[in-house]
Amino acid sequence: MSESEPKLTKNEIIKAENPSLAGNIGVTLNDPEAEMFDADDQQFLKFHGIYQQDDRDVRKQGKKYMFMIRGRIPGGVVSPEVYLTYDRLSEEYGNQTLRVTTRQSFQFHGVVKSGLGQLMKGINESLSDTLAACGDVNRNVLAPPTPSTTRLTEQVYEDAKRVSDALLPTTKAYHQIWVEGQPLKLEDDDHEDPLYGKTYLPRKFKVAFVIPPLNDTDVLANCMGFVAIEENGELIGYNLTAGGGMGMSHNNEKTYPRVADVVGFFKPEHLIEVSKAVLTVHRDFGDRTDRKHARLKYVIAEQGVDWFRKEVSERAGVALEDPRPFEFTQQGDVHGWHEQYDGNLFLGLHVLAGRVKDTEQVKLKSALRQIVTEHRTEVRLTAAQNIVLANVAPDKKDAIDAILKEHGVDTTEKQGVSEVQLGSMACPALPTCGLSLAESERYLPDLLGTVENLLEDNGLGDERVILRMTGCPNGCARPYMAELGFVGKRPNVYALYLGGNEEGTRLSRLYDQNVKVDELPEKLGGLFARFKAERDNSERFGDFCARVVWPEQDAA
Ligand code: SRM
Repeated sequence: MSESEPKLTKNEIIKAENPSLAGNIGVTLNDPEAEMFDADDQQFLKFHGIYQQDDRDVRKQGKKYMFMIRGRIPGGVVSPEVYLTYDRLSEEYGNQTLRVTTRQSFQFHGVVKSGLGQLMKGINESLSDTLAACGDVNRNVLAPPTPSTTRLTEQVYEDAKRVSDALLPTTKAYHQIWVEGQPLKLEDDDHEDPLYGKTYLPRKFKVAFVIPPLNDTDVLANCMGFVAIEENGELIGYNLTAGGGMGMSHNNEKTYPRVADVVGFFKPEHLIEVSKAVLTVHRDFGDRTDRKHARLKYVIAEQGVDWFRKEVSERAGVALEDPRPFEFTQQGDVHGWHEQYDGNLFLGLHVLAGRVKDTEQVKLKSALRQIVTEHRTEVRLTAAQNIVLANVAPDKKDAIDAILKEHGVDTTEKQGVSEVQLGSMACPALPTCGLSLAESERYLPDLLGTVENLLEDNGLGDERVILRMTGCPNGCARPYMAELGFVGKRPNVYALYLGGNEEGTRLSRLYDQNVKVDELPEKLGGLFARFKAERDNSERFGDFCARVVWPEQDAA
């Protein structure tokens, strides 16, 4: 490399030196004196689904290390056995909560190093795993969690699993460390993954499937998406979407959220070739000199969608046809009891910020444990941080309802909460996330209270507004697809984004760079008052902002 060429990032160098991804993890894991892993191993651990964190609430007294572990759960489908294992492990080794993520997975928080090996062993023994839940590889593949009125959901789920398997890295280090418990440094420096090569991807890669008209996986926020195209109840193929992503940094124009392009249509039999072709375009063209500019979305934004289509078609050996028409009408989840295509029932349960736990009033975690133990119910995790109990035989409904009621869980369609709460999401932020600049999950209940009161004050009653909050600009709760998005800047200060839509097809826009928490009632109250006075018929808040507030901003 000449001196003028940009330098590869540190991550690229360590991946090339240790393509097995084993690092020194096995040695440190088995050293009882070590309470943390070194900097390189922290990067390798991510590929194993593990983040080293510290409790930010007590940082002033010194770092208290702990780990976040994320499952790989394609399509968010959790068998009863796996559910009960995760539940038990969270009680024994975690902070007694399970966190449903915005990518249909579960996270454990607050695991200390002495429990890490046991927790990982337990997950793997239950035939679940955490491989590639994080790192520069394909992440958890999303699939529609809502059982539908046709068989399509199951078929699309099977396709999502096939893609998840096809894009899984082949390193043996994961198994050797976490299942066999090998304490030694693994020397497999020649490992070359058939798909990823020695240096994997320049950055993370995300995939989602969706069945229109419900956009319940926020498909356009993903690097690669598959929109199921149906004819007479049969799956005839997929529209490929590509180049979506949320991550950005405050005040860095080189970084931005982006909605995916619709690239072209192909038949289901080409799914794996197309998936691998898209992934290898990222592998070969992604920027390995700047991790902030390394996602596939930047390749497509800079090279153009025509170039990308040609590249994918050539690599896959499949001529992508013109995209087939489709329409989204709604994002988010369906709550309450509903009938499935096969006569069974499903129950959509709202989980505030995805945190499955017991509180004084609502003992959701205990209720789910009892339901799954007694009725062997399948649990599905949604991309809006909620839970679906699926494939419930109709004669079990009353018993399940009774357990939930006993534990203080409302099973009506509105779940006893406001529409704003039903459509809300927040990332974990403090005290676990090392990147967080402000509170998110812990502040969400207060924020919802404020917004609900302001809507009420402005005669907007139980208006539906999609509200999402994150503690930093990385976009983990996809705030840039929300009608009302709050993005942490520093403690008690948020950037306010407005104008995403119900269909999940439009990015919001920055409205105010710095809103202090105590200024929120005034700022939001003003917006809601205008919305009430100037909205068109039943226009939604996001559409109103795009129609009225954005042009005003442009004119200013
Ligand atoms: Fe995320 C990093 C949590 C979905 C964009 N994300 C992180 C880390 C691991 C912080 C870190 O790197 O140290 C957070 C751990 C917090 C904690 O304590 O648990 C974290 N992200 C989450 C979760 C748990 C948020 C949630 O509320 O559920 C989600 C886990 C999903 C999963 O199961 O795999 C989660 N993250 C997302 C999404 C949404 C999505 O994928 O649909 C995004 C935006 C989409 C995208 O990728 O563009 C997202 N997370 C990021 C980024 C920005 C990446 C970028 O392009 O710049 C980071 C920072 C990074 O990677 O360096 C990040």
